[in-house]
Amino acid sequence: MTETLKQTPTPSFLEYQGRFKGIFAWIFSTDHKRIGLLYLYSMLVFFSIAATLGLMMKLELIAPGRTIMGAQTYNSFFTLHGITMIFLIVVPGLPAVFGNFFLPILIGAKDVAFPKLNLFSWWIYIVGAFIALSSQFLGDGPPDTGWTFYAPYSFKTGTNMLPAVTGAFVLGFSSIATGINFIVTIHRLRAPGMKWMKMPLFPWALYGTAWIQVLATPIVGITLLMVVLERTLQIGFFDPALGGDPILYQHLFWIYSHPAVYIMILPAMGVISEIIPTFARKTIFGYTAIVVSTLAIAFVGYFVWGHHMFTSGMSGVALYTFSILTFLVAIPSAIKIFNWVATLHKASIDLQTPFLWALCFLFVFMIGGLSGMVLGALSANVHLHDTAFVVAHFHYIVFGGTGFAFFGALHYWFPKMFGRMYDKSWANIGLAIFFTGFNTLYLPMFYLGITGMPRRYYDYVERFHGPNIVSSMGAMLMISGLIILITNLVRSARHGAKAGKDPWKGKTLEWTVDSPPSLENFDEIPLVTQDPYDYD
Ligand code: HEM
Ligand SMILES: [Cu+2]
Repeated sequence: MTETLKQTPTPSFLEYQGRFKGIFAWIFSTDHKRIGLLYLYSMLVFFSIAATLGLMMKLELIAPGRTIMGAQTYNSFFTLHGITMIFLIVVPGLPAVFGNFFLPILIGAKDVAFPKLNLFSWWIYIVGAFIALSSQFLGDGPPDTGWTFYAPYSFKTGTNMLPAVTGAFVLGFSSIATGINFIVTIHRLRAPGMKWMKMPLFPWALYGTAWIQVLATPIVGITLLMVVLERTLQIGFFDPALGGDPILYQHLFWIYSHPAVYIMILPAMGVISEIIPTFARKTIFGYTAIVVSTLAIAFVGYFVWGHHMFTSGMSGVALYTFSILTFLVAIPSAIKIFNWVATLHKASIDLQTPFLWALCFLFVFMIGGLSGMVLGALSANVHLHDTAFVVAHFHYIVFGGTGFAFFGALHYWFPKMFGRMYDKSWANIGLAIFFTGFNTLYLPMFYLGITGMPRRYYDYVERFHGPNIVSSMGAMLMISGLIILITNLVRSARHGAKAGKDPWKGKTLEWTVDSPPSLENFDEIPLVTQDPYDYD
């Protein structure tokens, strides 16, 4: 260790000694890479909690009747599971961890535009998380509304709603601050020669995402504030007894929360667009089409929120319009799938772990997307709304999409982040178990939903028993896979073999700097002359 220290002229960001020591050198660091890792570690903790809750729900559902918990506990479990997974993991997820770490490097910059604001975002994230989680321990019992906080129940329930809603409100500021930071960084800090159309696709995805973060998040902020006011002062925004309109809540909530699913998925698509050309050893097919479809998704995503409310009461015209627009928004996603697959055509593929993650992503994301089409059709929606089918659909999209891309990104960029390589066999074994478990867990839920099993119930009638046993076994298998993957990475971060600058022979700028990068990434700001995926 000391040997290498002496040889390296500039210490890596991991070794760099600043003003503070120990943990303070991390929680007060304005280095974008350390902040990315702070988010990564916080998210791993939150993810372990939320995944455990998910596993416990599946154990409850292994047999009809009460197995390990009662109805109210189940209600609070799916609420906390949903809040944590959505607001603490998949919404901030990829931008906060990999965007922070790699956006500046990918565009040839030394840091983001506002490093202090960046650190502040992490602090607000932690404060928001603690406020939200405190709802579990304070007076009136854990919230039981689901992560959607639907009115009128959210101001009628006797449980601890205020901290949960306030926590989500505070978290919004973190998202907005990160969005502003990334927009300015991309506009102002690209290296000389890096024209917009020479920018890699992950920064493009972060750019589209950042605009949604900045423009859509304030809406949910105001909406949650209205819930707080309604609960404390009985204003009458949403309560019919006070002349309010509960459907208004749903509109306001989904005007944010549908674009928010694109906050979750666009960066995932960006990650896949980085991994595929690297291992196909080919320039990406249809770079411009991918850029345009990214921006199109970010834009059209604002106009489809009504598909969450097909059964809530809307005019016929509104129903048809939202249904048609939902089908339209599938086109840009399909364009990307086409481009990724076309990139693989006649490629000499290097089957490394990150590439296997990308392939698994394609598989599950297609199932998620196609089941979304089923839900977007009005008549099918009436039947499937609020059933296990919906739960299967969004786990295929958010977990299968964002979650798989997250783990794919972790296996792709790990050698760069920690300067060490993980054990590839264990990584592949973990992935195989995880992937098998994932499908065993969620595929039966499509069937359960079609045959009528409602979501958000701790109990069910006997005829749903068989598929539920399979699904719960799948959950256990999947969690075992996750434990293997994460253990492998944690061990390798300390003990893995040293990784060189460019273990995958990638062409984007992060592969030109040290692994792990030095404090300022580049000794000299690079002059960009090539296209990002210049393999041919
Ligand atoms: C880690 C393993 C996971 C398991 C075992 C699991 C399992 C479950 C179960 C059993 C439910 C309740 C279904 C119901 O009764 O309605 C649920 C709901 C939910 N899950 Fe997961 N899940 C997991 C991971 C994830 C991930 C990674 C995400 C986000 C990307 C996620 C997001 C959600 C959301 C948003 C809900 C809805 C909560 C609500 O209805 O309010 N889950 N999950
Ligand atoms: Cu939606």
